[in-house]
Amino acid sequence: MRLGGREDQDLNLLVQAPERRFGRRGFLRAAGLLGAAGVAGFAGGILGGMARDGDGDGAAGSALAAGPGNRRDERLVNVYNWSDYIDERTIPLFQALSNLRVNYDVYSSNEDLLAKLRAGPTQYDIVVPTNNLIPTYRRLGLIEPLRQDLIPNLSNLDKEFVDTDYDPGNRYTVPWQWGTTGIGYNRTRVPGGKVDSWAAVFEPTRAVAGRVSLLREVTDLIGCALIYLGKRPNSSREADLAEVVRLVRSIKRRLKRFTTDTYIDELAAGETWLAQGWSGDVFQAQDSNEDVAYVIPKEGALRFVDVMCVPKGAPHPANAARFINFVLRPTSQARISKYVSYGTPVSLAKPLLPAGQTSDPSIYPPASTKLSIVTVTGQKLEKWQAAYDQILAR
Ligand code: N2P
Repeated sequence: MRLGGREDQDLNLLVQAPERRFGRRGFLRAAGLLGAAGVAGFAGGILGGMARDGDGDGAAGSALAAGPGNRRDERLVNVYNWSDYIDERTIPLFQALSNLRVNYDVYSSNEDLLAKLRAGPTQYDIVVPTNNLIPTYRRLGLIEPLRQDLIPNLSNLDKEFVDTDYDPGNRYTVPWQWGTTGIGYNRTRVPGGKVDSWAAVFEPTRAVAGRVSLLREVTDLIGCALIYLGKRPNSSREADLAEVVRLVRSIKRRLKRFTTDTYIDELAAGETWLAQGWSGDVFQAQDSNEDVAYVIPKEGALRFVDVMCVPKGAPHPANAARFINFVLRPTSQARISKYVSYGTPVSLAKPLLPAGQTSDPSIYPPASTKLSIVTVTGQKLEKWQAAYDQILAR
């Protein structure tokens, strides 16, 4: 890499490993990466035109250079992703290397994202729904095929993320990160210092009343309650769903709330002691409070893959492909994964990750762990949604 003096330092700053213990959320806020701003770190051409960061992209080098293929002629890519799902260097680094500006905005549930996309055209070039909703996105015509010719790093993906039932061959989707839905808890506050069953959150004891949260997300709430009740995690039987509704409604008084974006802070601050949550989020809470632990309950749990897609009619589909290609670099994957503690779909990134993460069975569960992937399409989605609405209704 031929970079001298100041640029070299800038680049080093950009690629340095993130410091995990220092307020990740505070940093992202300060950098303007939370919310709609997202211009922090745009190098405005300092490094523009430099196509590689020493990652050996092969053809991706040319893919990073701006070119035709967008509907609007702008050096821009609008990314809409989950909250707390990126480190603080990936966006500035991509901006510096591609000379494209990133607007980075966040949401906190699949419902919010789907509702936004269904409401009419948006300016987003990339959205990151969960894999189980892809059949729905396809049926509703909400996403368009990817510019695969601009994503040579697709070859970095592990086979299991290519041979999928929701999008074989990655025509529409490319995984961002994956994880499990389990329980985050505070070791010092739960009886015996340990949790091993969904009972902890679905039948909380009086001692933890007001200190428990559940996910405000149809698939996770209904799917995990079904698992706890010993039903098929994919069930859409009326009787099973009625049982789920009865169970969760009966414990509502003991819950602090249904949430997807406040439980990291609440667990970290000791405001909640038990939270149904996503693996990496709980580890992010653990970064600020070492009493926090994560468990995949013995009854089994859910596994999900969040996937990058291009909304139909997006203004900058070619730039979206360039961003996706960058995210698929092993170094990008390692940087993101290390920071958010979710699983990477690119095994080539694993040697770059701390051994403590790659050998952690709660991040990379062994094949023997009972994990289900639920698919929610058509009628089933409606039934699950109806059950969920009944649970949340007053
Ligand atoms: C990241 C949330 C992960 C999304 N904060 C779960 N599908």
